[in-house]
Amino acid sequence: EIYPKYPPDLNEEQLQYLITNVKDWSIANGLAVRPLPSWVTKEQDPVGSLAVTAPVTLFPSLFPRNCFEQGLGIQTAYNELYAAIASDETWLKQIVEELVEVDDFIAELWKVHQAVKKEGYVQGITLGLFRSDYMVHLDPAHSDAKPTIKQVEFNTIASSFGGLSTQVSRLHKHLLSMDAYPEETQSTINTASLPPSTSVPSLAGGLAAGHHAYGASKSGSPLCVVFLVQDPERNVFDQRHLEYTLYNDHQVRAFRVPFNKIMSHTRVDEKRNLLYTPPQTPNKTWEVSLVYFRAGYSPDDYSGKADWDARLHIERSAAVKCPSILTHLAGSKKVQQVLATPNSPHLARFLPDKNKAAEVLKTFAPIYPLDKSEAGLEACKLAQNPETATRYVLKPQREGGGNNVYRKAIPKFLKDTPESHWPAYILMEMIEPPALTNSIFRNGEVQKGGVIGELGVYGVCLWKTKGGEDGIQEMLENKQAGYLLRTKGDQSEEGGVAAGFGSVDSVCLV
Ligand code: GSH
Repeated sequence: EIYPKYPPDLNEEQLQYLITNVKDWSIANGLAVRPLPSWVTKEQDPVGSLAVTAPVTLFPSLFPRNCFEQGLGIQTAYNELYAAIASDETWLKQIVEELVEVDDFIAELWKVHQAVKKEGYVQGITLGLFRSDYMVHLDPAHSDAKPTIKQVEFNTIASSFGGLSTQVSRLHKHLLSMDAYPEETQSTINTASLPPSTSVPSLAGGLAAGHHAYGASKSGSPLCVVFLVQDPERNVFDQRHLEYTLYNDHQVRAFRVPFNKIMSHTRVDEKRNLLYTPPQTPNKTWEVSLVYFRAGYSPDDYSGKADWDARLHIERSAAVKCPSILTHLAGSKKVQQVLATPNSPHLARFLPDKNKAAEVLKTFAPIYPLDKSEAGLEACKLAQNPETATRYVLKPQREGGGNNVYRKAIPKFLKDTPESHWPAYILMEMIEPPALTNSIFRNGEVQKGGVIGELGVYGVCLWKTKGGEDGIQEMLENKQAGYLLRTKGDQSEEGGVAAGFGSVDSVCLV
């Protein structure tokens, strides 16, 4: 037991007071999402104007202080690692070539890169708004071991909830100051144990840095940022927090462009400037300095050739991309597996500083390929055996959540999947977090019980290559950019908030 008894029991008055404050503060401060279409009828919400409180925990979840500091402390090393991977086309090519046979999505992304490479890249600057996700791990073999963090995944595209994260850490602090937490919790929940999350100003600052690095307008039109989004998007307020802060604090205009409107609303001129004409002001054209992808990470965003043409159109333009295709590819699970395969030599290639590499290495959970390599053959055995499979999770090369196969379901899944497709998956040892309870408020209901938390640490990284492929030429910005805690019921294996499983949370350090 590494945590004290938590959260406290509340009587009916206390619970109602807490919930009323959560409901009102969250809407007043944009800690909100659009409702699922199935929750409301067309008559109740004819123009889609309703918003509801985002799934949120009533109490900040307990989190070991050393683990929190560990996660924040290594973010700049992780930024450097992934920027270096994204700038090493020769190395990425080997990884991608193993996947193109079995993964159409990766193959299409690679084709886009190759097409732009052939024509020649005209933008060497890339922006990464990254998020590295971890769970607290207690080694089951050593009962007295201190908890450490182990990485779940590293996101290089559409890293979400940075907008809501700042709000939820403010919410929990507000609840504390409004006496919504009973007196006996004061020794645990207090201002010193609730670190604010700076994700909104930090990520907006990253977008502003990307915009400024683009330089002056080349076409004479004013400069703007484009947020490429899904349509419809339930998580719109998360994105709006970044957009509004980008405007209010940095005076940078941003427009939301749905992924399927790229070709009709933008064009690339002969100098490869990306020009955007908003449909609401058809006489006014803007030059796009930066394209921020909050769509395009999932195969579902691409329904046919037109959508791949649109991705190519953006990639070949002179706009700074957040992220570039190579940076998107650097975030694939296969890269994470190649780095984390026990005794892998690859980390040193990208992080020559031995101390940094050692700190990063400590956060890797063992991950194996399911191919014909020595480690792969061993992993295939572990995954097919019902006794050993229970220690693992099987993951495809996908972003956005909801695609994994867990523990005892793995052997049957592999039986039903042609062996030639197994290399599309990686096998990862399950991280075993210590037991913890909390109450989650979602869809107007309180669910109290065992929970599992996932810490995300944001990073801003802006760097320059000679044209997308031959090593980092200059690191322009490299910062830790706030944190996110996501918490789910311990009965659910999947954790994504956007995918409908988790809630947003903040840490109460112990
Ligand atoms: N389109 C949505 C958005 O832009 O907010 C969702 C994007 C999304 O699913 N992002 C993934 C993520 O951060 C990374 S590719 N998921 C966190 C979660 O759903 O909990």
